[in-house]
Amino acid sequence: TPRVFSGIQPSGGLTLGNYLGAIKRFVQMQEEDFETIYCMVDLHAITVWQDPADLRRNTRELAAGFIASGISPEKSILINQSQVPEHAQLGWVFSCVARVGWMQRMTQFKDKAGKNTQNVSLGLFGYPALMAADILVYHATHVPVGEDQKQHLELTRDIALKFNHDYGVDFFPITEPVIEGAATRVMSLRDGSRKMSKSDPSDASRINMTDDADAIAKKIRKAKTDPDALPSEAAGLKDRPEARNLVNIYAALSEQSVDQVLREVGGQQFGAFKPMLADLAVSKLSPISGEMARLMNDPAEIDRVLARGAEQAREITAPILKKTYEIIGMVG
Ligand code: AQP
Repeated sequence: TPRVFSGIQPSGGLTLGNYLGAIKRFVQMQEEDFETIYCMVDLHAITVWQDPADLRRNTRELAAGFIASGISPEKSILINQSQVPEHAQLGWVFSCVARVGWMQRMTQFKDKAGKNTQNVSLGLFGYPALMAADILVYHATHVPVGEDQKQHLELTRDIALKFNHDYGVDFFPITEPVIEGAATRVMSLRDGSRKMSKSDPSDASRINMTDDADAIAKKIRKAKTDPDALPSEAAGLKDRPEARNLVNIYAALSEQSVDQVLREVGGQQFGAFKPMLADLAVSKLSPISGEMARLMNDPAEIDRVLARGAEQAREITAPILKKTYEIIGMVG
């Protein structure tokens, strides 16, 4: 069976962007004909400073978010990255395969480092090499992600190809990104040109999975829009990034295409559409946040799930790392 791997950073609380761009697809793939492995990537999170107490809490809360969204530890392997040491070990090998020039082209690095490229962590720069290891240490073939991860997945393919070429083997598979759905790139509610992000300083820019009904309704009511009515087909959303974002969110939450949504709401003003969107978001998200809160009452149970996941994962990763070391010529 083809194998799926994907991860999310415990660098803050889950957002609607993570849910629609990633987790919703994770759940679908779990129900399809795939072996699925989902990961809290805590080693990635520390590429920027994380307060230790926050990191611990965010990791458990992320695990609760996965489970509450429908990822079953019986059907998927659910892990925390640092508990499966082969990720970091293969990450080092890939740091020696990848080239500095490849990393310098990564737009996420440029966005996160800004003008401050000399004073960010070395880990932030090398992030995509560890990400390639996360995937390839399972020989995963399919990686469901949001649009923003496309470039990193191309780099994962480049690393696999270069390793295979340099050592004259056909060992690491070429992975396929799975970027599908109406909301592969959810934008900030305050600025239609920026992606919705856990680390945006403005809480009003995002819907958190733990927001209550009032907070969700208020953020949607205040979301930036333009003064025009909604168009009756998708082409009419061109050059209207904020309008397009809200319609995309509606489409993804209601599992319709954008055109189907616009057939229903075309011609309406935002004053009418926003309350519909808020009701829909609350009806989809509040069962998840309720379940997350319940799971967070028993952190020891979450830790047990992650410990079991790590054991299952290592049955896959240990032999792949061992074989990698043999190919490279390491004695042991
Ligand atoms: N706005 C988004 N729309 C669609 N998909 C998104 N993803 C993130 N934001 C959006 C997808 O969620 C998965 C996990 O992302 P991540 O936590 O590893 O890192 P990120 O992409 O950097 O997410 P954030 O929320 O923006 O975190 P910070 O602020 O810490 O950088 C990925 O599949 C991603 O595509």
